[in-house]
Formats: sequence, structure tokens, C-alpha cells
Amino acid sequence: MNRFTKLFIIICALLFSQPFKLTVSGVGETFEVNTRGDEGDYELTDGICWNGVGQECTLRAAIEQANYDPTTADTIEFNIRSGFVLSKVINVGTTLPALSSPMSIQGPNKSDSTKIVLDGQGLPFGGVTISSDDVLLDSISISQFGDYGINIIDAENVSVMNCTIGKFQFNPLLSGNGSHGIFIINATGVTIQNSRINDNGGDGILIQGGYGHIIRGNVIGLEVTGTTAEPNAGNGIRIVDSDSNVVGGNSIDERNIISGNALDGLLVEDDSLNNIIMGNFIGSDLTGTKIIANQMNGIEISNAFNTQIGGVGSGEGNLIYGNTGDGVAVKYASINNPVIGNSIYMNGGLGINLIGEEEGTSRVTPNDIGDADIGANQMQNFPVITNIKYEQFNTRITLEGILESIPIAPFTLHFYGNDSCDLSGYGEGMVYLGGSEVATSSSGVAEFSITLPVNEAYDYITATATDSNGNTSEFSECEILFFSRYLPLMMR
Ligand SMILES: [Ca+2]
Ligand SMILES: [Ca+2]
Ligand SMILES: [Ca+2]
Ligand SMILES: [Ca+2]
Repeated sequence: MNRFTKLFIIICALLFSQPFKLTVSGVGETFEVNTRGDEGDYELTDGICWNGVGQECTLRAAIEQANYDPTTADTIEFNIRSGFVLSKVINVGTTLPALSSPMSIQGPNKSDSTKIVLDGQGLPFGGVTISSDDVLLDSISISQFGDYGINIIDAENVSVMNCTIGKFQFNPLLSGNGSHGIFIINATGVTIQNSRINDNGGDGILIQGGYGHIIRGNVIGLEVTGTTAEPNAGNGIRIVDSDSNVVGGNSIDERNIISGNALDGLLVEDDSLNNIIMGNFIGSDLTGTKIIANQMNGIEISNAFNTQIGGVGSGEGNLIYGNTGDGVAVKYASINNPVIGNSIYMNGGLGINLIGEEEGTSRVTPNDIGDADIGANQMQNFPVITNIKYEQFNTRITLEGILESIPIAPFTLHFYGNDSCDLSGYGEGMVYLGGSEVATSSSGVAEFSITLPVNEAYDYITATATDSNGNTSEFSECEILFFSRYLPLMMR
């Protein structure tokens, strides 16, 4: 078309159409995507999202126009109609431009069945790449791209909320992405929240380098109702050489459900420091009552340090339930990784397994005299319970025993009630009962005596020891509780 025709169309567009607005420098604009088409923007300098056809604004054109002026933080919204029917699926034909300017992409609905879906079927590339700071992606579904769903690279303050990255179970049936669901590389302060991440060909979330991310309120590895597995083919969450990330939190809203994945629920590895894993369900459905196993360990810590798993404060413990491998595996040079206050049970391997460089992967590591051995969590020795006293009509017990470890050092002991004992005879730790501070003598021995509340649902008691640097032991040998519940009161 000649320039007058083009100008005429632009003027008409400005006069008669709400979605089209001029960008004012420094002020964020809103671009409303109103077509499922995939053409690019016709003219970037005009500040208008327009694909050159009718009054159409495609997602691609909106991203290009939002990127064009990096000094503005624009908003992209959706109102795609064919007749009166809202359309949801956008078939992406070639790689979308990276989000290279601050912006918000705001889908209209949070519910899975009504989300906008970016469908990358047949594309060998990833879905949405975010390379700018200050980007929000809200209520979008990203499916069927050949590579990752979302890639956040070298960016700060990026949020992904209420999104579905993977299988979109509604009209039509769209499968997950070919590689990682969300791949976060060398970024800072990314928040992944209230999203469902499943059926992807790699890890659900892979964090590589960077620091300070928050992962909360997500469901990773389950289908839409949360009752059966829709696994990611890798780990649920994998943290590689990345520090100070928080997975979960102490409120129900912050809890991640990380279950059904083909490898570990969480893998923290390769010099990662100071990560916190708190308040999550790992290996169960949304209610925490049905096992949906991750196919390897619930949590694996491999050459990572200062990882906090659980806590004794309200809501801080994780449920680590029914996973195929160990509940928590701490491997090789990993040290200072406290595992406390969690509910760990029904896992196929050990509840907590410290695995040294030269040790098999599936056995209880026996206590060594003097606890001079080093390796995973310093191969911390576990306590030995030697006597149980029943008190107050079986509502309290006093446990006596010893911890043998390095001399003249403080330790915290944590105790757990269980309805069964692991096949190994050691652990696991189903219900956290309480803790006690002790210190070893010059000969490396600490005697303990602690009174704990119990009830007759617990048949076995187990314990762990944690040193002042946060090295937690494996679970102790189970001590069976004899409440004499079948004897008349007189004979107790
Ligand atoms: Ca334009
Ligand atoms: Ca071991
Ligand atoms: Ca030891
Ligand atoms: Ca040791």
C-alpha cells in the first residue's frame, strides 16, 4: 500500500479502536492482543500494535512494540474473539521475540480451562524467553514447544504467576514442552508462584547460577486435578550452583507440591549455597494423604552446602512421603545441611541417607567411634535410645540414651514418632515430637534424657543428631513403644 493508504489506516485505527494507542515516552502503554494470528508488528516507530491487517494486534506484534522502547514498561492484555466466543489458543509459528524490555503479559483468567495458551507444536525452539529485568508473566499456558517453556536469562525481578507450563488438559489436549519447563540462568530475584509445571521433557524448574529466587505455591509433576502424576521427565526442581533460593515457606499458600516426577523431587547440587526448602509436600497429592512418588529421592543434596530442609517452627517442616528412593539423600562433600522438623515416611530407601564418596548408596551408615569420619554432613553419628519410661497414662515418655561423636561439642537431638519402622530398622521420622540440646564430654559422649508428649498412634520412636553447623545424622534405630495397651490398667 502507498504511504497515504497506510496513514489513513493508522488514523482510522486511532479514531475507532480502543486497543491502539500511541506510546508516550516513559509511560507504559497497554497493548490488547485481539487475534490468534502470529504476524509481526507492521511499523515499530508508530507505537501501535498492528500487524498491517484490519485492526489486528497479535501477541508477536505486541511484544515487538513493547520491546521497541526499553524505557517504558508496557502491558500486554488479551481479548481475542471470534464472534462472541473467546479464543484461547495462539499457534506460534516461529520463535517469539525475547522479552527485552520491562513489561507485563497479563492473561485474562487464572483458571486452567480459560487460560490463553501459547502452542508451539512443531517448533524446535523454546516458548517465552525473558532477557529483561522487571517482567511479569501472569495467567498464560505454554505448551508443546520443542525446547524449554520459559527461559529467564540474566534478568532481575522477573515473576511468573498463575501460569501452566506443560500439559494443558482442556480443548484441545496439548502436551508439555520438549525440555525444561522453566529454565532460569544467571538471574536474580525471580519469583515462580502459583503455577503448574508438568509433562515437560526436562526438569520442571532448572535454576542454574544466580541467586535469590522464590519458588512458592506451585504444583510440579501432577495433572490438573492434582490427584495423579503428570511427570516432568527430569527432576521437579533442580538447583545448580545457585544460592539463597527459597522453595516453599511456612504458610499453606507458599507450599509447593512436588510429586510424580521421573527423577528427584528436588536436586540441589554443584556448590549451591544457603538454599531453604520449607513447608512443601514432596511425593504426595495436594492433600498430603496419597502417595504420588517422585521416582528417585524426595530431596537430593549433592556437593551443596547450608541447605536448610524443614525447621522446627510452625509450618516449616516438609512432608517427604512415599518417594521411590531415599526421603533425603545427602551426598559426597555436601556439609552443613540440616534436616529437621520434617515428616519423612514411607519412602522406598532410607528416611535420611548420608552417602560418602566410597559408600554404597542405599545403606545405613553405622556410627564410627569418635565420629572422625568426614563426608556428607560429616557423616554425623546418630543418637542411640537406651531406655523408655512411660508416664501420665501413656501421654508422655521419657527417653534416655547417648550420643557418641566428637568431644566437647554441642548437638541438637530431634525425636520423631512413627507408625512403622523402616525395613532397615532405622527411621523414618513421621511426626516431629520435640528436640533437646546436649553437649559431649571430653570422651565424646553425651547422655540425654528428654520427656516428650506422645500418643498411642506411635509404635516407634526415632531420633537424629545435628551439630552446631547444621550437619544432621541419619535416623537412629527404631525403638519400639510398648504402651501395654492390651493389659488392664492395674498391671501397667
Ligand atoms: Ca507498530
Ligand atoms: Ca548411608
Ligand atoms: Ca560418623
Ligand atoms: Ca563424622
